[in-house]
Amino acid sequence: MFHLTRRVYHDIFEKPVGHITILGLDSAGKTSFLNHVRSKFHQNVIQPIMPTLGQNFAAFSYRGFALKLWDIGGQENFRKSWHHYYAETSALIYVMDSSDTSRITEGLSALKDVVTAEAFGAHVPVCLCLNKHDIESAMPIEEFKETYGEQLAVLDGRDSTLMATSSLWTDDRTPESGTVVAALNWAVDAIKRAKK
Ligand SMILES: Nc1nc2c(ncn2[C@@H]2O[C@H](COP(=O)(O)OP(=O)(O)O)[C@@H](O)[C@H]2O)c(=O)[nH]1
Ligand SMILES: [Mg+2]
Repeated sequence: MFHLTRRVYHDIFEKPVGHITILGLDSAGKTSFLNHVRSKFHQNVIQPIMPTLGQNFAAFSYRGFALKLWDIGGQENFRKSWHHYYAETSALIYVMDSSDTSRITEGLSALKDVVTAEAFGAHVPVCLCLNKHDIESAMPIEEFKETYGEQLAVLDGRDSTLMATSSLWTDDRTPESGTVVAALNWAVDAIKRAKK
């Protein structure tokens, strides 16, 4: 019991905290992302998920960090509250539905609002997920870069990456990349780089 208490204490208070904020338009797949990660690391959970209106939260220890993940609602009225999370964000995971090309411009415009906001740190790393890549009509990553290169320039000057992801893919299916855990790992590596 004592050991357990000590471990929980260590996880919460002694590990460096990584705040990972998950943003993106409504229906991009943010909550599915968080739920996938939560089910994968449920044994490491140090605080239970708290479903509240417009936001979900998970905290667990992972790769030397006490990670705190926030998934904030993407509907227009919730987007107005995104800025409350900027100052604390250690890394941003920005989720886009790559199968819904009708909303990519809107998604990139909302991303621009985030990364150009004064409260959003100039060196906060950004992982841009072209999500729902399991869907056949999803826009391939190269086509995305070619088509939206100009809007992507908004990420110049900070640590960033573009990944094709799917919440449906498990590590077994795509060992190297593509799972949301690969996106999480990139974010953790980027937080480590930023701390150096
Ligand atoms: N095919 C597919 N569907 C997904 C994926 N991620 C989310 N969805 C579906 O897209 C819808 C919106 O997902 P949700 O996680 O609620 O989006 P949120 O509004 O950004 O939190 C739901 O019907 C999900 O099942 C994905 O990677 N692939
Ligand atoms: Mg959601």
